[in-house]
Amino acid sequence: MDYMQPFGVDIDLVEGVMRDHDRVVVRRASAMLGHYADGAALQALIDAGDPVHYEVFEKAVPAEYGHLLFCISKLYPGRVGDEYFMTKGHYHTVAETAEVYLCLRGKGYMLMKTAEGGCVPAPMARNRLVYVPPYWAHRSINTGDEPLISLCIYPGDAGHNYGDIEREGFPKRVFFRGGQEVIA
Ligand code: S6P
Ligand code: ZN
Repeated sequence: MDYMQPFGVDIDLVEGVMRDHDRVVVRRASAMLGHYADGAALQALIDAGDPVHYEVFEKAVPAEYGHLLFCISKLYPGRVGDEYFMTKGHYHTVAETAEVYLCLRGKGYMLMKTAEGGCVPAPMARNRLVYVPPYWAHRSINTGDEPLISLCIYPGDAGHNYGDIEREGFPKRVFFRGGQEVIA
């Protein structure tokens, strides 16, 4: 048997980074076209320097059945118009695969939806774990003033299906209105 060697990684909980990562996915405001309610506010943000929205630190684990992929997701604080910064969101390509998100720092929501219209905003806060069951699309939303940092773990063969959620959109959004968080 050609065994894969076990390994460990160092995670900086304050900075929200995986120190010895193999890959970083960086999504700037320009990667978020079509996702926010206020497209003009997003364009203004892109024109003003296209800031980083979020970073995902990963190890090069084989994306295959039997393995567990894991990452540190670091979603910066901010708003597009009055809507809080969020990730694109996706279903898994293998739709019957679940995921866990352990929040390490910050606050916000894991917004989840099904193809039939179910929608659940699960609060995220330090030390809280959210279980994303099979078939639920999921997106993180940062409602705090520091990065929302989570450890994500999901099956190796799960994959990302962005197309369906881009067509459907999420039925709820999270805004800062009248001095408070509003889910509408
Ligand atoms: C993968 C897992 C996370 C997200 C990451 C970025 O299944 O849910 O690693 O990929 O939080 O979000 P997105 O929607 O841009 O892939
Ligand atoms: Zn996922």
